[in-house]
Amino acid sequence: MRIILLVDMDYFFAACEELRKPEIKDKPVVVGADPKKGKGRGVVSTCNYIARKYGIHSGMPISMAYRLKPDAIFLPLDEPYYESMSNKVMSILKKYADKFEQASVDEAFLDVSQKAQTYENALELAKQIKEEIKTELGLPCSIGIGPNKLIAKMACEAAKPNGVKLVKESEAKEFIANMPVGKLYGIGKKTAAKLESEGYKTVSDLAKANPMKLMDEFGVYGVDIYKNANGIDESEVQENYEVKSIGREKTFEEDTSSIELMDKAIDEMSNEIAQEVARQGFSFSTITLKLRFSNFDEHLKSKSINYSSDSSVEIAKAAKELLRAYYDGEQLVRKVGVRVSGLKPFRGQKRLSSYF
Ligand code: DCP
Ligand code: CA
Ligand code: CA
Repeated sequence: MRIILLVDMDYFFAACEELRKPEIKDKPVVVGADPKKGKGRGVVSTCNYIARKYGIHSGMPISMAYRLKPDAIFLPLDEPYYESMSNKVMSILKKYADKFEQASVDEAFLDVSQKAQTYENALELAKQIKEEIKTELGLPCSIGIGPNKLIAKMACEAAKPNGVKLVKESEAKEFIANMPVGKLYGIGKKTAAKLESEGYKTVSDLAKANPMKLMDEFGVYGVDIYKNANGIDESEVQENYEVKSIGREKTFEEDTSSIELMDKAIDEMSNEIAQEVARQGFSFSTITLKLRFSNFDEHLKSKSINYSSDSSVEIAKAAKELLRAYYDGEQLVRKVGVRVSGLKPFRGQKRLSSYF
């Protein structure tokens, strides 16, 4: 039996701001673009729960947030600071996991199957984690516990704010049954709209659907939808980057959905990585692509080749394949990363390129 935790920080950027400015703690706090007295452009990144009471939320135009609560505390983004707090959170979380996967700037999946063994122990572990993050860093978080990543994530949503929720395998299907399809983790707005137009309103409608029909509509992804609707998710907690790896990341000036721009970034990074790999005298056998979306969620996808390579073309080819296979073209991308691992010293080994 697997036991998975999803730990997600509460109102993360705003909580970080409250931490260093305790005087704003009991006020509505909005982090994002400059409101310029209601004339500002750009959006709300996040806000604390007091501000949420006025209807303000992530992604909303900052001008609208200003209209809703002109005397809220509006603060600009300080990404390096949030990133440093994020690193502190992640190093605490890692200690508790058999396997660890950072899924966003403020959340991570922990496979605790071995460490916990039972749901009861996992619940205790979750409370310990919450306690350590609170006492060490002064930040609140919520934790979902489930038999897989999907249920852990959705349990965490239900636990928010500042809570822990356990959904056992036997309860998983019922837990999600009455939710609208758009609430099923991983289903984007477009897919949700399409499903709804075909008469699938709730998750249980999808759970009862004919999987073949979903496959006709959505390809292999249709099978995942069907399984997920039944509370099933076989995907593993994927350890982030291997310790020994070489990579590069690029943050776009503006969030983008342009494959062309992403390809260009991939080409540049692949060249730099290949040079670094050669400089250190290595070859690699795994290529990983990382996408960070405008909402700071992150996705990692890897591809292994069954030989060792040191070629920039190989890196770029694999990264572009992964991009095409996993990027839906819907979400805006903030940052692209490419990384190679499975590093081996090249000494004594014939370079692949010397065969040609
Ligand atoms: N973020 C952003 N723009 C978005 C969504 C998120 O800039 N549209 C940033 C700010 C958030 C952080 O990412 O603090 C984490 O996002 P979450 O979706 O986890 O939201 P919060 O942590 O802010 O709130 P919650 O308590 O609902 O998790
Ligand atoms: Ca969060
Ligand atoms: Ca999050």
